[in-house]
Amino acid sequence: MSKQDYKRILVTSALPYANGPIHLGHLAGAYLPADLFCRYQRMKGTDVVYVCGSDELGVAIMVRARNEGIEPQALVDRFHPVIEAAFKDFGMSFDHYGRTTSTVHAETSQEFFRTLAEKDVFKLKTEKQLFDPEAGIFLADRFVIGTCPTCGNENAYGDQCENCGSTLSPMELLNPRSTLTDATPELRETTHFYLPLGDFQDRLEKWIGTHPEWKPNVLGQVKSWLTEGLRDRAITRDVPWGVSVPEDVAANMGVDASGKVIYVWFDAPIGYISDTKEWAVKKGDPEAWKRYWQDEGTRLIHFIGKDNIVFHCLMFPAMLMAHGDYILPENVPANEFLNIEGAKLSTSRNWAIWLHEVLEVFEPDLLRYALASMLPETKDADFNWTEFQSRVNSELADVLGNFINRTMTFAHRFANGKLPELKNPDELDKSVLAQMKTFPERIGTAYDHHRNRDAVFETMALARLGNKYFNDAEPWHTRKSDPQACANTIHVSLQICASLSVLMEPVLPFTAVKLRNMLKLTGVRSSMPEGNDGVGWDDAAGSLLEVGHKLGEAAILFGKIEDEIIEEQKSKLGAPETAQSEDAPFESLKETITYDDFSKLDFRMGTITAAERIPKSKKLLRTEVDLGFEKRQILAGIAQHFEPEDLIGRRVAVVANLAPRKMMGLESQGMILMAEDREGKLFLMESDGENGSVIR
Ligand code: B3M
Ligand code: ZN
Repeated sequence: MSKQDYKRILVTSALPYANGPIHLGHLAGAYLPADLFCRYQRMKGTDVVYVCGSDELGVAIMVRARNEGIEPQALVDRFHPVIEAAFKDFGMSFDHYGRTTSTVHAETSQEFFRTLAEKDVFKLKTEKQLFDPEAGIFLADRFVIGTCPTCGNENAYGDQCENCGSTLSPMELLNPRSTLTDATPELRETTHFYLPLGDFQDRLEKWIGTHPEWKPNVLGQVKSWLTEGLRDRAITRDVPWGVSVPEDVAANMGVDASGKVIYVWFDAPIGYISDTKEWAVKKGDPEAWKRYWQDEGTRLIHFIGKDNIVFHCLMFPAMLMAHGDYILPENVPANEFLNIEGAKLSTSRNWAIWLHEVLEVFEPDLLRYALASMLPETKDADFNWTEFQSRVNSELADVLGNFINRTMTFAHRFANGKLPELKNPDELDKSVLAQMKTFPERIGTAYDHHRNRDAVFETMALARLGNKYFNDAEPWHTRKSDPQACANTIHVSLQICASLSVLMEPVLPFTAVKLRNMLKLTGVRSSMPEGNDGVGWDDAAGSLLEVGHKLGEAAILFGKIEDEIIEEQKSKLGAPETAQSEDAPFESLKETITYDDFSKLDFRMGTITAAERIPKSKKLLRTEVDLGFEKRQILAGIAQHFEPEDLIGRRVAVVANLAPRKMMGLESQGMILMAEDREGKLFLMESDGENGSVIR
């Protein structure tokens, strides 16, 4: 079915575990992309419902509760409201945000389980499993750690090794230990329900084959799972926290259900259905959820991070196929991971940026804009505070804010605060209005195809167009020499501002409202739920303001962020995870060379006398090195390791007879030697001895 043929869209974002607050890594994976998409679709007039909720069951919740010495329920009661509030402040536009401890969810999950059992989908397996004799419970998933059979990581979890990414079962761990008591587990017999994923392999392959348009990172992972061959997955656990396995269903299959719950990755995706049911009830149309889940006219889209791909692209679809009453996702646009300041995000080391904390300092729109510009859409991406600052200062403030401000100022000073008439427009006016027409389509297509970085870039391109037009038209000259030309410039610029106030809505929803208040532009539909009437996305192609329209007061939309504020944010970060140096391999030795080969090299000692960054180069520094007998300009790829000012006066070893070569338009006359350790850290090779000393 082509996209235009769908009647409605159902969007879900991965349900965050309610065992901690939300950080930027979460937002970049499953939340901001979905919100951009939904807000765009609502502005476009599409029937879209967006659901999410807290994932409150499962072993991850139990582990944290146990560490804090409280009940799981108390833990999720604490974090659910924290998460919900942070999302709201960030501008997440959910139609409904639920929680998996709700009654509706327990019933929905059990009904689903029952249907699959009745259709004879499950297999039963009785096996010996790890049992903690001190805690008296079976050790599922994260209750057990041990050595990964694939990579040797000694702290792999029972369900997954976070070092090499392989999925594991507790029995596969070497030297398992209980995370609860540190006891060595015993083997005890227990019976579990399995979803035989292998039985669905053909159907899943066929279905995935109909979606060549999915993101390559998603298809890549899915195909490697399929090539490996899908295995049975246990979907029940012997733990005291979760949706209970329905007793009668189990009894029919000869199993005692007491103490057994449904595995969290079985119930959590069903949470999307429960959330839609709760939304429908809230809306006063309890049956409405069915249209969104059971009618082929629905385009179902799951937004997730890359660690959830297998569950959303294979396991949940298999469950939906097995049930039979449900549609399958049209797309699962998973994002890659977001690094922070160049290092892997780690919550345990506080190498993370916490949403509720950032929102105490910055307006949500600043964060939305910067993050949307840096999303890890095709590969892992980096969020760093310096880039955040420059996105805000040199894009939001200098381009968008500046354009709006100068337009408003001119309109108030030279057009009585009203939209002047456009009369005899010149070529420039006409060409800019013609270009403006293309933006709703350009930005919209990018959002619709989950190319959010492009969409945001195109949004800013409209502001750039406005700014350039304003410069080229020079209204500060024409206001004396040709007042009508000046009026035309103000007219066209104001129409661009009005279009921007609609087209920036997905990424800058709070500022869009402020801008419309400034313009006194009313009747624009909201991108929040239930706001589908009025001027919408496509209308932004044309002129939204009428001649004579009275404008409101001008106000500055974006202030600049000072360096100190950025430094303060950086200092809040904990310690980055560094590669475990003892485990990392040493670089292997190069081929043997002869003494003659070696004697060709001329190494000398020198002193760095100048060092500076090279504009537009992330890696290179330009240095000057005093070799005693002469000075050299040497370019070194060390800008990410050293501050230029820290290098001045340092002694260095130099390859002095290397043929000169040009980089970034500058000649490099030699090479500075460095020691690189196994973590990739660089060290200068310093020594006493005058400049020009020969190293041999
Ligand atoms: N709570 C895992 C996660 O946060 C899980 C997602 C459930 S989506 C149905 O990565
Ligand atoms: Zn591993």
